[in-house]
Amino acid sequence: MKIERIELVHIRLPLVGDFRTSFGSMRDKDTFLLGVVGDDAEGWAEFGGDPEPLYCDEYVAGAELVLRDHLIPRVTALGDVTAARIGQALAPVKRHPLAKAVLETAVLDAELRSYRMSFATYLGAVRDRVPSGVSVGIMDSAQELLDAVAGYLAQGYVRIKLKIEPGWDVAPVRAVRREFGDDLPLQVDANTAYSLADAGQLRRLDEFGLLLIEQPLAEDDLRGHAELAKLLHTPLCLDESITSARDAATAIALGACRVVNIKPARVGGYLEARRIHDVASASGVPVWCGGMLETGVGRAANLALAALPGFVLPGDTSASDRFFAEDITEPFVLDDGHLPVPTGPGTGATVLPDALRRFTVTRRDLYPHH
Ligand code: OSB
Ligand code: MG
Repeated sequence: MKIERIELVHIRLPLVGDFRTSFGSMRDKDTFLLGVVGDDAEGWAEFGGDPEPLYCDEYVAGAELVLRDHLIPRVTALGDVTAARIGQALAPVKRHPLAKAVLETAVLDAELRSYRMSFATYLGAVRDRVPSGVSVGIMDSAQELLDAVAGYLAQGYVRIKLKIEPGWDVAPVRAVRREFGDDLPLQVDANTAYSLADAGQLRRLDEFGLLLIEQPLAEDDLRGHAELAKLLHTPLCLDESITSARDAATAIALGACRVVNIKPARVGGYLEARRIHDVASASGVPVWCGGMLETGVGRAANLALAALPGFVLPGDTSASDRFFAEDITEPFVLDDGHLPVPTGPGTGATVLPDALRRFTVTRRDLYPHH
């Protein structure tokens, strides 16, 4: 495929409610879509990051520059561009996995649309629907949390993830267990908010039979996670720490995690995401698909990934209305606790022009760039 044009569309969608984590509170999804126009198809992808570098070190304004000045020139210089060639072309540029992911994914979408193949088929999906979990933010009171969880369970979600931080951990978990019972598949996510000195507090979570504790310690603290793992019965799962298949292999070998959260954006795209799936599966480590409050554009591709055989735990692959009253694609709707894996060409998602226009902040051409 020859790339003729690359466009960035900055979008802002209001969330149905504030989403609070240990690193901050969000009320909008503020990000950009990247559109790649090739000689016989067009592809779209969604940047996974936010305007502020609080979850990871990349952010919207920085990603635009690294794409424009360093990533896009290396990819367009290939001439005949395929998604499979992009990883190597971008390897000289250190890090920036979220920016690399949005470019590779938009190219992959265009490429697959040109031969009418779905992401699911390309990636090796073995299911046509995937179970849906939901990530529940930190709230002001236990009662507010119980009401929120009751609402999600009534909608059919099959697994609940509670965001935790020091001061909001044992009490909310105990309240949810008391109200909804020991059989509810339940896990927690600390987004790096603890230190090894908090091992005693985290050990108090052991009595609640959680599926896992996600990323309790700093992203660069694999050794700390390995030490912590020895002190806990509950399996540790890594999110922020895993940015590549090599990281995953290292973390597994060190005993730093027994489960991996795979977010394609965080690991540089769907090809590396599949490699992590393969590495984990070879070690008998279960994986699940994380989320970054994606619009339908990113959500569609995540559902294809979550349909691979090693994704044996329900992911944060929620329905569109978990975050958005109105999306920029047809919404993904929960059916018996599951979402359908898209079957159309590419991601299978089509952007609705009217909705996109209303949520667009600005548009800019990144290639050709003058
Ligand atoms: O740590 O998994 C996380 C959202 C933004 C950034 C980080 C995380 C999250 C979530 C929500 O937990 C996942 C989702 O449903 O999209
Ligand atoms: Mg997480």
